[in-house]
Amino acid sequence: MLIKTDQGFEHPTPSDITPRAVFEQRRGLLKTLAAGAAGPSLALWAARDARAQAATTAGPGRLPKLAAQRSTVEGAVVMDKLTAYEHVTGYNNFYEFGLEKNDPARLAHTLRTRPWTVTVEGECTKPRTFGIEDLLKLAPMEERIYRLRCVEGWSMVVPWVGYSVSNILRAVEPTGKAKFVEFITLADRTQMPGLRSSVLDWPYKEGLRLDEAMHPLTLMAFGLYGEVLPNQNGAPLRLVVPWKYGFKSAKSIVKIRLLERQPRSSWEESAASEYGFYSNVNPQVDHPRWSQATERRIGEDGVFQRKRPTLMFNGYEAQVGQLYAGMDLRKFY
Ligand SMILES: Nc1nc2c(c(=O)[nH]1)N[C@H]1C(S)=C(S)[C@@H](COP(=O)(O)O)O[C@H]1N2
Ligand SMILES: [Mo]
Repeated sequence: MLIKTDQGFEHPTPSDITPRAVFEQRRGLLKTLAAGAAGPSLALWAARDARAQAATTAGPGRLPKLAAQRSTVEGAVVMDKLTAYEHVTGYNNFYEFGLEKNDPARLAHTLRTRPWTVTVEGECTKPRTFGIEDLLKLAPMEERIYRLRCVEGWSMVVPWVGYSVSNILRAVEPTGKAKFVEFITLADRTQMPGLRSSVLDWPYKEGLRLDEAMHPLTLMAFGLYGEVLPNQNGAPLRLVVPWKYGFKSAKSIVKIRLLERQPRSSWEESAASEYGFYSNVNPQVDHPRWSQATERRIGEDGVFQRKRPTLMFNGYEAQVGQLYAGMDLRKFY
């Protein structure tokens, strides 16, 4: 079922992302109602429906499950049709494992995700090194369905499992001097064949303003499709910043630093005129070498594929637009 929105194109309604079991139950209920025999079963059905909302989007069962409740954060569950698991895990950018889209799925099996620690340091009163097991327990896991748009002009819709990065930052108590957050990812030549190439200055680094990092939509993801992250998607934990171009969403994080000054990301270091610090999805600001006005949704390929207009802040303007009030977004691209 498709509905028109004020952006002038179609979004699936919630029933499109409702798993078959729930959908059939609902149909069953309608039949029961039609037969005039609903009565007390209605409450029972509602309870079952609520439970079914958790971890609705199961992966293929190849990896350990990661249980989660549907997120209640505003904007955290988009109603777009999900990108198939095979595309989410088979078409990746993870330069530590090569530059081709299918390299990470082929090569990331050498990544060792245990033991794993994340050091959080810098401008905070309680710097700390977390073991991955501590981080898995730090806050309740939520399922969030986000659009992710790569600066290259393609997009996906992914059911992530994780919680707001703010939970981690609050735990170390940022000082009044902290204005930025830097995310540093693993760089180990013995595990990552892509490090032989010098396309980027390793380790891969990304940065956010503190208020961006503290925004409830800024996600630390530990899983997708109800299972732990496959290595190629940034196991055991990666950032997801849904209103920014995909490269902001650093994979396989080992260090988080709270800083007074704005850090430089690996992408800025490699091509500052193409990849600015902010990197907000903005259809009006072209990449120097191509337009950002439209995008291609992975899995919709084909002769009749419809070009999708790229949305301001990737569709999250209502939630995050305020963070950039008064800023010239052409200057701060
Ligand atoms: N460590 C690391 N993180 C990274 C990248 C990378 O090359 N290395 N690529 C980025 C880019 S360009 C994109 S589009 C997203 C892709 O995430 P996905 O493969 O899970 O869709 O990861 C981002 N995070
Ligand atoms: Mo990207």
